[in-house]
Amino acid sequence: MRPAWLAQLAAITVGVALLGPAGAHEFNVGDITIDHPSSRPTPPGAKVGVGYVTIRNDGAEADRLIGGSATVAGRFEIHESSLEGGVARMRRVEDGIALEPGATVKLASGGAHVMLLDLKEPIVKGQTFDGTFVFERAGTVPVRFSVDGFGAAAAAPSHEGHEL
Ligand SMILES: [Cu+2]
Repeated sequence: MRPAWLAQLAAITVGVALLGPAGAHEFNVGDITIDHPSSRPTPPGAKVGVGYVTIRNDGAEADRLIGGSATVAGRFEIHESSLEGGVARMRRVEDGIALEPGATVKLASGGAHVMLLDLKEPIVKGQTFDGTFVFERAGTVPVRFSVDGFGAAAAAPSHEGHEL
């Protein structure tokens, strides 16, 4: 006879699997919610990928996103896009991104984003990969990135001319 805990474990596993790569998913640590970490497909041979996420701080204390990691990439950087004289530029954010109490911060196309550098393998639509986000206060949080397709509103930022 199967012990009850085994049946419970099976039920939990099914619940997680149902979320699927395309579904919304979120990760929590303390008062920080990490909503739908995602990436975009890369062409074969590409060395650079991108990461997007929405992070909410429901706590009374400010925190700061200072880094992270991804299994598919040798390096993880936080970048900011800006328009300078009509030209889109990206630069690395050295001191991270502030998460004030009550704030929701969106890392998305055209703004701050995660840059995945030294890609070890192509990032493939429909797949997932593991990673972490590192916060000044909340510490290191394991997450899973889903690889979404390109929507009209989420066109790939051009990373050509990017200073790596
Ligand atoms: Cu970038």
